[in-house]
Amino acid sequence: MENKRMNSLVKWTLILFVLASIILNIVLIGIHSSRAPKCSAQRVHPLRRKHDERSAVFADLSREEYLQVQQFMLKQNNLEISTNQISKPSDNFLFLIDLSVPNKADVLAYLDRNGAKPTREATVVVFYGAKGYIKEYVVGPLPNPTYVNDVTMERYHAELPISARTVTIGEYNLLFQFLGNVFSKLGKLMKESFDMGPDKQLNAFEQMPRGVRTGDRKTWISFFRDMSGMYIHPVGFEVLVDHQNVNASEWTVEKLLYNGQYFDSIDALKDKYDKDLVKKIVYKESPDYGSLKPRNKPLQVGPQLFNAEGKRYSVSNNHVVYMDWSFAFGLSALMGMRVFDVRFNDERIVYELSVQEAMSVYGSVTPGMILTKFLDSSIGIGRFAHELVRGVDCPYEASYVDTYRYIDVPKPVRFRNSICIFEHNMGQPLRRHFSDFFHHSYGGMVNSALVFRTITAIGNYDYMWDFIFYQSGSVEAKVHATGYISSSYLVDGALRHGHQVAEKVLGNIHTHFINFKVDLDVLGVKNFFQTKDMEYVNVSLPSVPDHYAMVPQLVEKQLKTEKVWLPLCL
Ligand SMILES: *[C@@H]1O[C@H](CO)[C@@H](O)[C@H](O)[C@H]1NC(C)=O
Ligand SMILES: *[C@@H]1O[C@H](CO)[C@@H](O)[C@H](O)[C@H]1NC(C)=O
Ligand SMILES: [Cu+2]
Repeated sequence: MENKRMNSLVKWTLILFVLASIILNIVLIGIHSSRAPKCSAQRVHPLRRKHDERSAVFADLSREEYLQVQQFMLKQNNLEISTNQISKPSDNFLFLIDLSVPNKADVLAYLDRNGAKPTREATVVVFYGAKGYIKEYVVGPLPNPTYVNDVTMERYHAELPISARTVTIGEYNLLFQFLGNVFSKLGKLMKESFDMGPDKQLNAFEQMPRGVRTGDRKTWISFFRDMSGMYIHPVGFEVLVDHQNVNASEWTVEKLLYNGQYFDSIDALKDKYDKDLVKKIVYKESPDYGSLKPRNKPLQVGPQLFNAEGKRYSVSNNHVVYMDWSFAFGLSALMGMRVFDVRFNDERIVYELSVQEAMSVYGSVTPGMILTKFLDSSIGIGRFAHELVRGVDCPYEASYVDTYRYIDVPKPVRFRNSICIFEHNMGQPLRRHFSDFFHHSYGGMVNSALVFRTITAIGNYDYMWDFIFYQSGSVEAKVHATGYISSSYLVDGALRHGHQVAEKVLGNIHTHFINFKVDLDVLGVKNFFQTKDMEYVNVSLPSVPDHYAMVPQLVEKQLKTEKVWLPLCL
């Protein structure tokens, strides 16, 4: 009897236990599956920093502000300015409107000492083709401008001749017409060498600088097949165009290069070609090796970024907060992306970090690239910050910001999603240590950092610019180049200046120089920049008589500067 009761008690206890365990499992699975992120979630924890609307002093001009400045400039009767995008070089053309970045002292007074808000102003550049010079103005105060000040002398300490301007859409339009005339004069050669006809054109790619003396405006233009990746399809034809005169009817062809041979005029080339006195190029179809199409279909989607507990950063207007970081940002149409008032733990460590210049220097035997030095800011770097593709240029889940620009256009243009911001696992721990000796212990930290990115496609190159904010309090400025190499037609002696990349194509030897500006403000504005080099010294060993060792030691150099321009060679 007693035994039977015991048995049923055990039975019931077991049943209860199993039931409780099943219920507990269901509850736990429920809790965990609801916590397992399906896609980037809502923010779970509050942000550590607040947005600061005073960062608006660094903000690029809005569409409305560009229009206010444009209208104000057009109202200046004595200036006779045009906003027509295909205005002629002989017109007065409103080329650029951009933020005039306020004075640092004024901004610091405003941010740190409750000073007055700096006046919002725009920089305006006008190409006075009719008058023969370039002027730079400051227009303000926005939003209702009342003054336009000529700052050319103040900023450049010289008058700027019109020949120093960059080539505008309007001038390119005329240059292409001019080249069209060159082609039509060489009809037979163009057909036989390049299979050119009414429906088949060549593409032009120009070289810089445009001459060797101040005031020169002579450009070597190289021609490429009209194919995807034209930059690696040179045809072996280059012309030197003198386009210094603002009257396009006065432009001339100074020299031509055809299949490695020089000619002084179109007629000279035509004449010698017709008389079979030149080494001819016979047209041959070229394989489509420069295509952007993927060669293989990807089999599966790769790993994706997702924010398990929502984004740990926030973007409001031109201000970003991320963990202990905060900064303001902008994009100069000429120089490129920049951040200001970079703070870590609410303390400013960088006043400005900005892209300044991207230069590429080439070697070649052919004139197109024999002296080529592209100084990209002379064309504009930031103006080429185009839309970023989700999931390729930046992670799908990144935050995307639109920018507005006014450069060589009739009205402000919006560039959708041209800046992206995301937090990203950097693929290695920020720090870790496994202690094998004495204390068995491990300590490690995940390295996820915030990336601020634009990509500027300047002709053949695409520069990917990143400012990266690490949780250790360090900032990295990084650039990566992709796109196409620049190339030239393979002629005798060319291989000294590069590598052959296709049948008649030389990838020219070159170097990139990238400049960033870093204005570090650690514990105030008076900072030193110190470099430490290493050198070897001959040291006698303390315990071994007559024995010496070369021991590295530090050599310090202190530069008394508050701003530093850091060149970077790739
Ligand atoms: C431009 O040059 C052509 C050819 O020399 C000349 O006939 C014409 O008058 C010029 N135009 C202007 C506006 O000076
Ligand atoms: C270091 O100094 C000793 C003593 O002057 C000399 O004999 C030796 O050659 C030196 N070593 C080197 C690598 O210069
Ligand atoms: Cu390169």
